[in-house]
Amino acid sequence: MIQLVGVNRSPFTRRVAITLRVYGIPYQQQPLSGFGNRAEVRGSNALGRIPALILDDGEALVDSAAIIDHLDEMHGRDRALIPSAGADRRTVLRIAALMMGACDKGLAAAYERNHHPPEKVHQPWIDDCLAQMRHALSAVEAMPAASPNYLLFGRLTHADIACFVAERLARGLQIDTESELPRLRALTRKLEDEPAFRSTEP
Ligand SMILES: N[C@@H](CCC(=O)N[C@@H](CS)C(=O)NCC(=O)O)C(=O)O
Repeated sequence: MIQLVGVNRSPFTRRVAITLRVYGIPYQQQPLSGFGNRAEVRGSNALGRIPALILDDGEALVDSAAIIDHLDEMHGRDRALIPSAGADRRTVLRIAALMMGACDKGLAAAYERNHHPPEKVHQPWIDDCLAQMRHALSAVEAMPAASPNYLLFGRLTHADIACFVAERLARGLQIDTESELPRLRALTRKLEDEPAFRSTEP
């Protein structure tokens, strides 16, 4: 069976886990952390990062975007959580890239705090990372509403999942999404009730 390497605390891993659930692809999860289980993680990703996805034949995929691309192919491009071509596809890719980039910036801020001795933590760098994260989230918040329940096209797409994991990380980093990003917060509240999201809660 397909193995997902990583803990759902990681927004990148959770994004993959949610997609696996939405597509109904059976998998087992190896709840390893990029920092705490580095040696084991290297067995499937030489970079020592989560997530990795190990396919039935042992092939290991790394990086959440590449993994999602493969899951779309497995599920069928015509049924995937992203249009197969054109401007609509580019819109989903743009939002997902902004949101996963926001996660990168949020994690960079967290790493500065958690992986440096207190006297070496550079607060202006943390502030800069969080400002970039906020800007990306605010850009999506300001997009005209296309449908009441989802960001685009009246259906769940990778854009919603990416927003979900980014908003959750932002909240964990003490960004007050309730007041700063009310639309995104309302979206994630709604998604929290859907089985693929609920069942992957860390
Ligand atoms: N671009 C990668 C980012 C993955 C990533 O940053 N994973 C974090 C956990 S959320 C990690 O393993 N960090 C440990 C490290 O960078 O050494 C992806 O999309 O999969």
